[in-house]
Amino acid sequence: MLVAAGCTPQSVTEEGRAVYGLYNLFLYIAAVVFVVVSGLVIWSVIRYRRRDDELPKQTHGNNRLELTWTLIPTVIVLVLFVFTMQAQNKVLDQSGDADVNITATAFQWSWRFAYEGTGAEVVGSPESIPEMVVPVGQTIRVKLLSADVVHSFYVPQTLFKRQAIPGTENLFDLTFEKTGLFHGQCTQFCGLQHPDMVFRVRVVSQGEYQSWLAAETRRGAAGQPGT
Ligand SMILES: [Cu+2]
Repeated sequence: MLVAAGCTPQSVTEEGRAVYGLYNLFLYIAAVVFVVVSGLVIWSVIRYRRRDDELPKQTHGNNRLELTWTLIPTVIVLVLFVFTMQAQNKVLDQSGDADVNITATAFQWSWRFAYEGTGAEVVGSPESIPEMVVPVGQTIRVKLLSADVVHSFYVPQTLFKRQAIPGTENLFDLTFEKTGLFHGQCTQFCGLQHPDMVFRVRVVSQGEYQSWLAAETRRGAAGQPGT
């Protein structure tokens, strides 16, 4: 369990940190439950192993015991529920203004990233992987759409995934805390070329972002296709 949990990526966004904390809370509680339950099972196997033909003392109906094993899981689930709600509210909080607004459209079989208020847009294809370029430390508000069937926007290192549903707008914020290139993938089977629906998020400094945006906007104004 601990080795598998080691595969959880560290979050690269502010929002993802809340999810990361939640993952850890689930892991710690699950670890305690695992140790207690398997400890008791092993203890029973040894303590009540067959030594003669006599059965050990049999107990039928014990209200205190039944109440205990009903209450403990109920309390655990309630605690996890409250912490999950808190983390979810933090991840989905959109009270502040966004610095960059991007409309991400999923289609069979790639992605289109349009930068609101500018002419810049990035359109991918199965042969050319699109890159969503964003500035570090700024709030990126993504409006997620689908042009045809249900897709899913997933960047593992943000610990966040959202479906792109035809006729529905899904809004979410991503605030990247460090620069780098992060892999993204459609995670909803959407047709034969579903595995080609990869994309990348390139997080750059504010200055690099401004010059990239200016170049893309010029390209758009000149009627040339986006990169
Ligand atoms: Cu897809």
